[in-house]
Amino acid sequence: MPCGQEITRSSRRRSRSNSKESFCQTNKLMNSKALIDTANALVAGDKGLLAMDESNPTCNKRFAKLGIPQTEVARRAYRELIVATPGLTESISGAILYDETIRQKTKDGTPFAKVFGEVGIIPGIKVDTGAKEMAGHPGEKVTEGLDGLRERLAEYSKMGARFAKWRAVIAIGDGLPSRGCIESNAHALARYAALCQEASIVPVVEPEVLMVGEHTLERCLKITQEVLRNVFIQLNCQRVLLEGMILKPNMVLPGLTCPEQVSVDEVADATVNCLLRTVPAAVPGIAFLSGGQSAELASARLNAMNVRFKSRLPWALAFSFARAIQQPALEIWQGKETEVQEAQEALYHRARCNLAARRGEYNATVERDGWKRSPQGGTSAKHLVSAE
Ligand code: 5MM
Repeated sequence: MPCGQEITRSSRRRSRSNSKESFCQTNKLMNSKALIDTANALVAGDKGLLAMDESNPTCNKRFAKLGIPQTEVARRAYRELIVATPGLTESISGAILYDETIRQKTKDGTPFAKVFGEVGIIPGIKVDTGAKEMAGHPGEKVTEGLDGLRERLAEYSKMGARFAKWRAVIAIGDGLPSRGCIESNAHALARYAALCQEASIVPVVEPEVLMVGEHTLERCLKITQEVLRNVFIQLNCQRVLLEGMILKPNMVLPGLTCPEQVSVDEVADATVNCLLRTVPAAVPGIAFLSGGQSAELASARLNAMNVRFKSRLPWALAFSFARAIQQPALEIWQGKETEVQEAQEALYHRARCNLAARRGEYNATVERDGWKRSPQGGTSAKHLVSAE
């Protein structure tokens, strides 16, 4: 073969592979930009996330306690109550749905994800399939759901989901957590996060150190630090774009049955110190889970963190509560159509309290009377006080 022909062929091959490379790079840049924009939007405007992604067993358990029927019909009605709450968008940037919920519709046939999207609340989806007993590790769990995740993410994306959530649970106890449990959960969280980003979906990474137990604040601090360090090592190994994710950790707290309970400020200090030591500044936001704290305490502790530290933190400190936003509304509703409006007002109120907490403006008066209405606020909730 003449030499010139070979050169022409190889330069054509080179130019084809160069343009493929630049196509991939452009795609990667667009994907990164979309991830960063969504992650920033989730913590913008001092808003936070509403976690309404309880699996059916968890939702049924909460319904059972209040005598609400544990049926698909009741779960749909409850989720519609949430989706249709007037003014929620003032304080909520995104809502995490569950597989059943993202497929459900309002009475007039509009998918819940679409209703949220139309009012400016970004729809998200829980994609783990639950924390399961971990082999060889009595008392510990590892979260599953990686099999088929790429395909599920593609389906959820078509349904409108722009972010996702995966929760790992770490128990503190005698000799717990084990290294095996921390590393397996951190690894799974990172592989989930990488798959999400490939699909242009922002991963909410939720390693939860549980409150159950007698452990002290100091022990929770030590374990939470160890867990978060491992999580970020794994996220880096899996090439997760830190600017395009949200961290959803526990607050640093003494165990529920620890005899030494501590003040709101002590929780704020321990939590922020823990995060400063472990979470890279590239992460745009940290949205706490409530983990079984009362609604008021969760707001007060988030408020204290923002009062004491907000001006010198690299990331936003926000909320991604389930029980601490929903529980009062659920207790009012109790499955009764007549209570829907009052339950919605309670939900709206909790969301507003947490918006105030992000601004360091939450206090007993806000808790009692409600928080000033934003100038554009479009709600008719009766408990609001005027801006003056
Ligand atoms: C820790 O749970 C998450 C935050 O909720 P809280 O603020 O109530 O602690 C929550 O998003 C949780 O992951 C979902 O409700 C799903 O839980 P299940 O147990 O149903 O998988």
